[in-house]
Amino acid sequence: MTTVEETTITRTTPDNSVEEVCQTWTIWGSSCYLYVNTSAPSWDAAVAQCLTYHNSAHLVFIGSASENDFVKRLVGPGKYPWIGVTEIEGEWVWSTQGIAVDATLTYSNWVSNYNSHADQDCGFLQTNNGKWQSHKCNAEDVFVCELEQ
Ligand SMILES: [Ca+2]
Ligand SMILES: [Ca+2]
Repeated sequence: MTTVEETTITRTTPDNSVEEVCQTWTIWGSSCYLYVNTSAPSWDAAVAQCLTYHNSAHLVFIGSASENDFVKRLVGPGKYPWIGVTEIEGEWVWSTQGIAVDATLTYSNWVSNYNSHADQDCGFLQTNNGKWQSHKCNAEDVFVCELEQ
């Protein structure tokens, strides 16, 4: 059990409206999404990059099997994008900017051994099977941003 390190996020957010951002992203349900197919150097860096697109954008929060399936298809097979789930003080939560936005994982799709490594506190999606797995937060990875409309 570890506490996620606090990071200072540099805001370079343009003043684009949600509508302007979503025009170039993929709309699904009440959100729009961007798959970033270039690795960020860490989970926190991926959070920060989402914020550069809009100050309400965050790593994707997956709340249902249908949203999980949408994200899987958006990214395509054989990828391991970061999602917005992280372990804070022993609890897995949807989090952005160091704040637990939703402490209840009403839906989850973890592999069975996801919680077996104390130093793996950030979650990613395995797009081959839709399962979530944990990884060291300072690992490079592609990622998916979400912005609620
Ligand atoms: Ca969502
Ligand atoms: Ca852990």
